Amino acid sequence: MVKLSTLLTLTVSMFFSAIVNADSYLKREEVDAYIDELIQQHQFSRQELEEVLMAAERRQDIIDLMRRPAERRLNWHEYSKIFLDEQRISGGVEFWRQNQASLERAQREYGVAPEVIVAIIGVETRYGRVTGRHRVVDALMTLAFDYPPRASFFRKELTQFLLLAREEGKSPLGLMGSYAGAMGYGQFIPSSFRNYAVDFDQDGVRDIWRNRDDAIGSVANYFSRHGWRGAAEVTVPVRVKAETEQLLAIANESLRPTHSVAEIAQMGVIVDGLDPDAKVLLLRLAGGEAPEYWLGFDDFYVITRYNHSRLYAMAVYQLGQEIIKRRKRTVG
Ligand SMILES: [Ca+2]
Repeated sequence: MVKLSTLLTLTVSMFFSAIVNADSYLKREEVDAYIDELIQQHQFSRQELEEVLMAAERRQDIIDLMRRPAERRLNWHEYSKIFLDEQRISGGVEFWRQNQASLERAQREYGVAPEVIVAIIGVETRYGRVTGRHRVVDALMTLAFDYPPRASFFRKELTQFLLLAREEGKSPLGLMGSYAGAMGYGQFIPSSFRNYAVDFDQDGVRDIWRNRDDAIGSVANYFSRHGWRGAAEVTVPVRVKAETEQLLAIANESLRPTHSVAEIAQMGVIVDGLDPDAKVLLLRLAGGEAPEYWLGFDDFYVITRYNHSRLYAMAVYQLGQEIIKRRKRTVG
């Protein structure tokens, strides 16, 4: 039974938290401390920071979305239907056709194949159609100060965001992005923008929001800097002789390829034609009827540097392959 006093305390605290929310973030001690830190470390003026952060709104819907990302909510069978749909495949063929010169130059300069870049932009934003409906400052303030599990990560991203806006001459209140503060065609979080965005068309600005050349070059640079090899194998489907405990124990254990193909073969995976010394990880994904097994190579791991999820990396890989197949049919 709930005591009346507990109910009262609850009601009163809800009342006060509502007031604090309506009153903006500036009333909070940890926000004050954060502002002091920004002034000291990055020479912002108190006035400009307060103007921006005062305008930020706490967004409960963003916290809810953060708690339930698709990568954790869905299995492969469900997830793949979202990202390997007809619209995304035909959209990829079209995006490739429209940006062929830029994609080919990115391949020459960064060693990243067009289908990888196209698939990333397709999975992230449907080729720039869905780049996020949240003000980045709201998303990052909410996650930095009202989402304890990742507060320290998002405080750093918030700082990166404020630096980015200053460097690029943008108003921090005008930039839109995802609920996690990711922006533009390739959904770069602020630290990725500062570290990996490039001015690929050399017009003097890094514009990942509207400029497709910059978006393409930036995704390619991101992959290159994270060790993309462009090897023949990214991931390959395999069959297993039996689902042994040993096999189940190493399936989905890590995003890094840590076992040699030879080791995996000894555990009962059929690995015809693969280099026995190559390092791989074993994936076990929920298929429509039976589980699917795949081996992931070094470049599979690199895709997970974009989004730390095996489902994500598999969707990017398979979308790229579907786009290639469709292109062959339509382009000839
Ligand atoms: Ca540019």
